[in-house]
This record gives sequence, C-alpha cells and structure tokens, in this order.
Amino acid sequence: MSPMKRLSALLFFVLSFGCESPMNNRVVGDDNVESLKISNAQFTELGVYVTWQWLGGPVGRISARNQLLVTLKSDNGPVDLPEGLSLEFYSTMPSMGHPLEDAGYFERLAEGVYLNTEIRFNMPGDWRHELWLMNTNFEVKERLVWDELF
Ligand SMILES: [Cu+2]
Repeated sequence: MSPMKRLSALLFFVLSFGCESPMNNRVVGDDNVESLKISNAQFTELGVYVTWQWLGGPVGRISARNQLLVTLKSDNGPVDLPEGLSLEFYSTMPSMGHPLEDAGYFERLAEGVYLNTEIRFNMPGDWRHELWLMNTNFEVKERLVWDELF
C-alpha cells in the first residue's frame, strides 16, 4: 500500500470509528515477520534470552493500563541491557492498520527485569505485539513479534 493510501485508510478509520490519536511518531512494522507462538525468544545479536509475561491483561480498552514484564538472561543468569540499548514495546492491529494508543516505557526493576505499566490499547481485537531492542539513534536492532487476540 502506498504511503498516501495508507494515510487515507488511517484517516478514514480515525474519522469513522473514533479511535483516539494514533501514535504518529513511530513507523508501523512490516508485515513480513514471523509471529512467535511462545512467550520466550532470543535477541540473537546479544545472545540474550528474553521472556515476557502480562501481569494482568491485556485488555483492549483505552482506559486500561496493561503491564508487561520482560526478563533478560544470559547463560550465566539475569543480565541487564548493555549501555546504549533500550527495550521498547510496540503494537499494531494489522487488520485495521492502526497502532496502539500508548506503548508506555520500560523501567528496570532488578538485574535483567524490566516492567512497562503504561501500555494501552484503543480497542479489543487482533493485536500484533513487538518487543524492540533499540539503540540511541532510535534504530530497531532486533525485534520479537507475537500475535494476541483479546
Ligand atoms: Cu482496530
């Protein structure tokens, strides 16, 4: 889909269904990614094992703040992200072409333990989540993707 058509579709959606302010400062992920069926994977560049878990939720309601817990482990146990890399959450509804309401941000709770308590979805439905490993230039170095219907 061309950028113009995509924008038109998004505008149509926003005007028709009243989804609130999509995040405009992030790109929508490409569709040619493998969706993970399990809740653990690896950031292969780092050699770090990643697990994620919702602490309550996810709920597809704009007022609900969902919490996602992420842990990072090396072969020797829990490990923090290296300097200059951060974890970011992102999600889109591919069937409707819009992103989530608020991706929140991760806070470090303990070594290798990161919690995001501010994730909000505009609506229930088929969501495609992404966990990004991002550098200080806002480049996504690695990406884990999984689908959830809620
Ligand atoms: Cu939607």
